[in-house]
Amino acid sequence: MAYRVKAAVFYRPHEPLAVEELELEAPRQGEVLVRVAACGVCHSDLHFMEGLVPIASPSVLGHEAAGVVEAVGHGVESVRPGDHVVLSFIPACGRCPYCAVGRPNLCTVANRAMSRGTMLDGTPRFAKEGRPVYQMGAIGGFATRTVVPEAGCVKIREDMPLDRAALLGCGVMTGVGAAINTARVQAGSDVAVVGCGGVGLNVVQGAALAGAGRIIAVDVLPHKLELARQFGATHAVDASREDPVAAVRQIAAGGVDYAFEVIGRPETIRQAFDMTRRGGLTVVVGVAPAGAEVSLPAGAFLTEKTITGSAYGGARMSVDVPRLVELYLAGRLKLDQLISRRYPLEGINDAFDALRRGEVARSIVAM
Ligand code: CND
Ligand code: ZN
Repeated sequence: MAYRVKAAVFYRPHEPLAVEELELEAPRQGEVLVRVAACGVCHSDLHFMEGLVPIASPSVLGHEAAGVVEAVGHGVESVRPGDHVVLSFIPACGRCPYCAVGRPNLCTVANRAMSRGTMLDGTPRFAKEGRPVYQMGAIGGFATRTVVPEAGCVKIREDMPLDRAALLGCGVMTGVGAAINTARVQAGSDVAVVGCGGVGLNVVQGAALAGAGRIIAVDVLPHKLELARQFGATHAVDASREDPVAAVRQIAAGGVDYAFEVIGRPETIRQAFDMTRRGGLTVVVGVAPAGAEVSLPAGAFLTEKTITGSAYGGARMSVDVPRLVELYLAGRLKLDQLISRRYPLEGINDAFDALRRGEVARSIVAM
């Protein structure tokens, strides 16, 4: 059986997404049909639309979603119709070498599906007049319904509001996870976060949850710095008015223990490295344009600094998502304040324009 769905389809860079009807195939073995409740608007999707990062086309974008299970394919055991789920854009296989050593965010099978824009078997479930339409992160969340791998479904409590749960699917997991899972920020340590958008604000709140001492927010927009203070930043640096490296080094004598880059540009990655103190850790969260390179001062290696990336906040979704839900319901994780605007699916291009102009912390498309 096939379903008719409404979805936002990416055809080529520098063009608006087309909101149109697609066919959606029923879930195959090990797959789940989900009615999407909400999907967040992340800068990674904008990178595809701006042609900075390649993606299969046509494809349904959207990788920060939550919804309700409507049907399951053969062999699905962990969820059933009616369950509320957060979707994971890295549906880890559980068996590859990365999964086996406890690094499911690096799963070989899921990352291959991600680069192809398909389900785990190499085919997508959306189609337009019989021709395949790919799905970002084995999700394709800008659609009224989608089919995802069972491993991409994380069951959550039904008293968790689904629109806020959607944010856990990328921005919150990526940001909080970068601080807690990747960097393992120590209580009392000094942190700088370069870029305080939807993901960076969550690095700020992840550092606050970990008990960091100074949390220095760096952005070029004053209202982002104001938001960062609400999320736990103790200091703010406006990089459009002063040299952010000098400013951070002055606030945290000699630099910070952990610096996070959450934009995706070689210049700001270099800034984050330069504001990291001797022996400290630089974490690159931002996704840089395809082919971009970063240069680092070779002499700095003598200072035993470490630089690493963070993919999906080092997520172990089945563990981390329920924890984040509990923190939210206990009033310790800010999600309401992240949602600056809500758009209908028809307004999705306005949502991306607002993101491009830096107007929002996060927008969600509510189906
Ligand atoms: P968003 O656009 O919301 O935030 C970017 C922020 O950076 C904005 O507040 C800007 O004002 C700010 N900014 C821009 N230029 C500068 C500058 N020169 N100095 C200081 N601040 C600046 O984007 P987002 O938060 O949705 O995403 C941020 C990055 O994270 C982006 O590259 C996205 O693709 C990436 C990401 C990575 C991962 C992962 O798994 N590593 C997952 N999702 C998104
Ligand atoms: Zn994202």
